[in-house]
Amino acid sequence: MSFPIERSSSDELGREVARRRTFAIISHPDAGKTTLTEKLLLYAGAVHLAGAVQARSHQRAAKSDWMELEQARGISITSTALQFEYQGVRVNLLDTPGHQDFSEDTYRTLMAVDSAVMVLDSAKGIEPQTKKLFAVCRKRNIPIMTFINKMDLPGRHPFDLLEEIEQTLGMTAVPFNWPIGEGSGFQGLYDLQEPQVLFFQRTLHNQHRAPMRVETFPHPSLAETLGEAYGPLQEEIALLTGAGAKFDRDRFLAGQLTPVFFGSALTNFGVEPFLSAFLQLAPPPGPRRSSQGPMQPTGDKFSGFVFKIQANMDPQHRDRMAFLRIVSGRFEKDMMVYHSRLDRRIRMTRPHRLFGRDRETIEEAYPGDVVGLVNPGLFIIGDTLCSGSPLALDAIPQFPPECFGVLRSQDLTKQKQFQKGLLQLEEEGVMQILYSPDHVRREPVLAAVGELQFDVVGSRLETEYGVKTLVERMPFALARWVSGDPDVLAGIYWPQDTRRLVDRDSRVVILFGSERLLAYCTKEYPSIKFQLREEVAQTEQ
Ligand SMILES: Nc1nc2c(ncn2[C@@H]2O[C@H](COP(=O)(O)OP(=O)(O)OP(=O)(O)O)[C@@H](O)[C@H]2O)c(=O)[nH]1
Ligand SMILES: [Mg+2]
Repeated sequence: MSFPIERSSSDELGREVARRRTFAIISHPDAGKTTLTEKLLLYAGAVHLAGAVQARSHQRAAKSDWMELEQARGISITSTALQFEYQGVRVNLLDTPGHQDFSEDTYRTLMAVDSAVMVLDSAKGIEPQTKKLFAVCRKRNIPIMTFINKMDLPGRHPFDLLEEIEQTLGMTAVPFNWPIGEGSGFQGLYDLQEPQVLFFQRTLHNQHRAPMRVETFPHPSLAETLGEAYGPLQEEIALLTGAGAKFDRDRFLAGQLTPVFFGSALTNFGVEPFLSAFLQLAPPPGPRRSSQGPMQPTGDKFSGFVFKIQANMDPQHRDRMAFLRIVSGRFEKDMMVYHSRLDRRIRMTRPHRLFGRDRETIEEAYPGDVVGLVNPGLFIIGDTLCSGSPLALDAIPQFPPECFGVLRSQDLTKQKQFQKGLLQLEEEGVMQILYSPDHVRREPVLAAVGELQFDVVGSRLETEYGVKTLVERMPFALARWVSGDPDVLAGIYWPQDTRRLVDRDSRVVILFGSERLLAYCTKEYPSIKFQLREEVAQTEQ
């Protein structure tokens, strides 16, 4: 495919939109998202040697797990954007964290994509977090492709896995290829689109592309090459080609059918066929809802929204990057855009292409692209930017916090850094900060979606802001913003197992030990509103 670039014609916009693919890789923790991401980069020629999730000293680290804590623990903590070009297609790939404590970040990222790759561990099948993320995709009808990973290890039977996808997720599963051999005997794939067999070979440390040999099927020498795997393969192919469900593009685009691929991201087996099929099947950017009706990507009006903020990605710059997903129109460096929340026009001075923690200034971008904007405090998650008249794109979901803890700085001489770190991490949505209204020393209380976020706050405050801290857990499970008649509020005697705090804007927030206690208070004070922060923000708009 080749797409010559002609400046300032509307055809150019159409062509650029048509060649964009923007997707997220999602799954339960540890299924292999980051490893697959790295191998897609390897096959696309975007990196020359694949890095490892937990890099040993002689190895490179994975591009998408760039944060120190991610490398130390071998898990993804925050989603990463990687833009690259492959066979004329401009790919925007977002690797997401699987752990539920970081799922707010994953959910926001899913708002920014046009399709998703669901990775399953062949031994585990559909796991709880995969199911939750699938539900989010379904809500937005995001098309999903499935990669069944870790075929180099003993796993469940492929038929069993297909059945689980269909029964648990209610989605038709259509295999595009089929594994040959299992566990350590996994040697290749039968291509169900064309009658051929693909054999792969391992490479040293799995850092290079695995050499692939293609044989026609049936082939006289295959019985010999395949050995014990030949008999079962023949039977399975007969079953699949006879009764198996057929691919239907419309149902795939509606999120009702998923094409299924098998492979091993670790050994690189099956990555290449998956990448090529993905680029053919995945849809280009489509229209998005807005307060002015559907925004067509090829429309003249530029629009986009901020779905993520990340501070200190680049240790040299130590700045904050806002991730902007472009929805419609052409984006140009230095263009003036309208910032809906601030109700003013701003200039897009420093747009970047993002590749993990690496960045590069760009002159232009198109719908589907994720652009990094250096953020001097101008943007928050959910902001809409557009040219021409004001408009708002769909809101980004917020999760209610369920874990609370008092945060103490261990070094009182570093108050300024401490406050800066807290402000920036809150802006990223890592946690919210609440304060005790009664104390002279306003000790911050962290409110987070999951326990692991406390570790992230502690580690990032130390590595990125040079402040050592300690968190003391508090026994609360829910937070509600309360409002109503000031006299009634002042007269409330809050029961034990609650704590009265305020947020940055001095709004009253009550922490509750349990749902039951919240239900009791709601009933006891019917004139008072008990709201989630998201609901408060909506009322204030
Ligand atoms: N044997 C085998 N191991 C794999 C394969 N793919 C990934 N792994 C290993 O599985 C572990 C988890 O891989 P990751 O790629 O970090 O998984 P992830 O889904 O990104 O995990 P989170 O981002 O933390 O949710 C690592 O130790 C990988 O080396 C595979 O195909 N085969
Ligand atoms: Mg990961």
